[in-house]
Amino acid sequence: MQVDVVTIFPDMVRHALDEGIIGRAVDREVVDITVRDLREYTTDRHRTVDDVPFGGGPGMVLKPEPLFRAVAAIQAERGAADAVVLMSPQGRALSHAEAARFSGMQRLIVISGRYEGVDERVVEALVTDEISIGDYVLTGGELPALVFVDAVVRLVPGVVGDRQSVAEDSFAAGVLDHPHYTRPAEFEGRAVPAVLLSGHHAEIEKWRRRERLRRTLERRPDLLERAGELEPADRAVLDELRKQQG
Ligand code: 9D3
Repeated sequence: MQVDVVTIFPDMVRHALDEGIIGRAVDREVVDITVRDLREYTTDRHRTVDDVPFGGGPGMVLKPEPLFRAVAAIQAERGAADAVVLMSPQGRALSHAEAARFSGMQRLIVISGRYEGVDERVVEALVTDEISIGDYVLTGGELPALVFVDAVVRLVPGVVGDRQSVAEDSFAAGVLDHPHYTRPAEFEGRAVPAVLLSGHHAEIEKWRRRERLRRTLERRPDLLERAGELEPADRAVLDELRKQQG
């Protein structure tokens, strides 16, 4: 997979992607991520990327020309992109299913907006998907672009070392995780649940399954609307927990 991120804060994006699992995947050449400075695609002496909105109002708008030049240059270099994604508060909310869809693509261009918005002709002519990361207001699209790239790239085969954990997360995208403990077995008077020290793997799995469902029912009942997709053993536990909870 090849990802090009277009931003006016390239250092911020580059430094975040240099670290951790994503940075290692780039080093190992499992994925190719290139961060591009939008100002490099301006042609005026002041390298202008924004201008006042037609019709008046607060803030500035990203001008179309640099973004058109950036996307054209990237596609001339790389070939046609499978998607041109604009990070935008007006976009569809990112979800695991959406991340999985993008993770199957070969070439992605991600545009991170700033200011009050991006000239609508960019959206009409270039953008294939407008994506938001949730219903809260940030100061720009760089953190959303990083969230998007992280969520998508970790699903590319070979990026995360432990394939089982990726598979479990995909399966568990509709269910919260169980609690985790490590040593010591007792800390400040708080004991680790005895079953986890028992060495009885079937019992441990049963306990974890129950805790996942109990937490989901308590904290995120909305996720269980797709409970029809649960395996029968999970559905039985869920029914029992619901009776207890009343
Ligand atoms: C008053 C209109 N505002 C739109 C909701 C203006 C505005 C606020 C914040 C325009 C851009 C931004 C910067 N945010 C993003 O670019 C952004 C974002 C976000 O703020 N929250 C969640 N997802 C995203 S994706 C891009």
